Amino acid sequence: MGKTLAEKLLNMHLVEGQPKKGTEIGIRIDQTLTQDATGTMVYLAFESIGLARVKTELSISYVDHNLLQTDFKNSDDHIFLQSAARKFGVYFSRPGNGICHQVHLERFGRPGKSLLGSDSHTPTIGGLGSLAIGAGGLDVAAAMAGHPFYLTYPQVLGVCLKGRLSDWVSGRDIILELLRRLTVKGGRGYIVEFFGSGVMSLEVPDRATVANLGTELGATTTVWPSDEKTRLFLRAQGREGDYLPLSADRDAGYDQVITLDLDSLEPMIACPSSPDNVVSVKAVAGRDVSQVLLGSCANSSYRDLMSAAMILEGRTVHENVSFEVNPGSRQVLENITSSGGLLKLIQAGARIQQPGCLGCIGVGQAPASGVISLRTFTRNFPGRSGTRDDQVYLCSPETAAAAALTGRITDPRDLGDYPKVVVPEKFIINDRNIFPLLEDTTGVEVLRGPNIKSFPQFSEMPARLEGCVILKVKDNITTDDIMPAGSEILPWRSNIPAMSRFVFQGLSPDFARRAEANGMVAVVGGENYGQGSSREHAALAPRYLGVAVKLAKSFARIHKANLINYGILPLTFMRSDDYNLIAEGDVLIIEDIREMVLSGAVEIPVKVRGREIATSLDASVRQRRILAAGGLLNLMRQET
Ligand code: MIC
Ligand code: SF4
Repeated sequence: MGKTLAEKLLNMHLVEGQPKKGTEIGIRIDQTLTQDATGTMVYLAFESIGLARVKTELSISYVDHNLLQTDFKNSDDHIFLQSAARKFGVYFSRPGNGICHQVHLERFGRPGKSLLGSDSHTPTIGGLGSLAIGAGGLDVAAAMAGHPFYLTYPQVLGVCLKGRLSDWVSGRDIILELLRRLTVKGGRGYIVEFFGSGVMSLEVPDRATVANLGTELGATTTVWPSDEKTRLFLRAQGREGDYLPLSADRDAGYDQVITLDLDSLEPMIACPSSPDNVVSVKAVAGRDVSQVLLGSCANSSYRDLMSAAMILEGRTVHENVSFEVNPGSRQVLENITSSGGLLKLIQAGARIQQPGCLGCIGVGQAPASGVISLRTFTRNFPGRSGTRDDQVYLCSPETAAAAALTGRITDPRDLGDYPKVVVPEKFIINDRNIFPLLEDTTGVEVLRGPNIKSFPQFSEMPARLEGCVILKVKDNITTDDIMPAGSEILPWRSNIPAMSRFVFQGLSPDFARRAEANGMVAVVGGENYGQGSSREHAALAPRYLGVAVKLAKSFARIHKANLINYGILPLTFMRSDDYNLIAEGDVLIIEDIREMVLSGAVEIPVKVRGREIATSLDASVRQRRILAAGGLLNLMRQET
């Protein structure tokens, strides 16, 4: 049986372990990316490893998430990041130059290369045939230092595309349909790979949108073949030399295959408050809309913004709607300016923002209470917009523009003729806002403002654990629930003691106080615990507060890796009904835990209220050593 593209990419980079599904492997990382909100921790960790320069082929630091400078903290972070990039041989994409994934797609992503990013939507670059994976900051720092990245060899879910998309239907609708079918847990343990006759009809930006949102399926990553469309995209970026044709073997054996007929796909929309709560736009058409936001790493390419500009051309945004446009990158902004799209948007009444994440991570653009906000963003988890009772829907740029015009959720097909965007054969390219590398970095200083605190020190795992369950939560808890973001909290990302005050703020406002009052504590969760972002703060800050164990029905991939990297024991219930046997306030006791972790024990008995609950620890030998050491940094220090 032939190989899937995912297997070929993994095998090309394999440096440890065997290509055997379900086992831990180590892969070589060619490129890394960081963004500001996770980046400060990455460079602090890299600094503590003690290397003078990164060992990757290419590493780049983007500043895109928190562009709101309400006081010195955030500006200090930007200066720190720029100086660390200069010092360690990392490219620096300055604030306002664009969202990491969009800029990386345009300027650096390459078919066949592996990319590790400290952001969960790094798989966007899978749209170019790259093996692009999101991870916690410590894993990215280790990759920058030349260490392999470890992951469980995934299964491959093949999506066979047939036909071609109808007018008014675009890449976003493909992934919304997959989210409808598979849910936010459906991709866990898989790489999602596209193949079939329908692939050739899709341009790279549409492929990148789908790959980006494969993250919401919980997938390890998403990959598309690299073909003629890839070559044309790279040529338009002046990078045809980076092209490498890549595809699965004809007789590739997928672990699971689903078929999607592009011809019959219609505009889709995710309703509040989960990316998989998907219905057809028709089913919810007519609901009044108060805000429409076009942007984010999922849908802010040239095509996306130009199609909105053409839909709105000569018309006016509905009087009840605030329509805002967040370009994905400065390149997109320059190109829509040159082709007249920006003028059309401005004349229609769009509010034009700088390129960046902005409202996608709750940095401004919060909707009014109780109203509907339609966004082309990635996530509509409750309250992520910055408004507690938000009603956020996720949809394509076409559906967003239609609502901006009519003031209601509208099937864009009702607007009549589809304005087809012609993408330039060659984009205006301007790399002057990505700062080049210095040959000689002697004398370069890393500049640190007063809010940038060093990593907290953690002790190694004790012989026995005893901790009070101070919180019990349900299924699909997100890292936004665990460690919220937004304009108030993001400025503290480089200061863990301050950041920890906000842990579980929405679900349990006094969590930090109760954790500190109890010493060592535990949290109990349902399925898919920790889905969503890659932020390691969702492990690091709870660890700082004394969380020693998380016991859940199942974990999301990146969060579980982050828990281990910070020495928090991730246990799963062997019988998921046992979840019902534990209540908040119970004390969990695990005897001889250190010995069990180190000896490779899988079944871990947990005593609670006089009875024993069977739990399991699914961790590799390497991960067990990290847990026993009290975290990855401790282990690295011990080993040097
Ligand atoms: C997100 O979309 O949730 C973020 C903000 O980009 C995160 C990273 C972070 O929390 O800094 C992600 O997706 O990993
Ligand atoms: Fe930024 Fe939103 Fe993309 Fe995260 S999902 S990288 S916050 S645009």
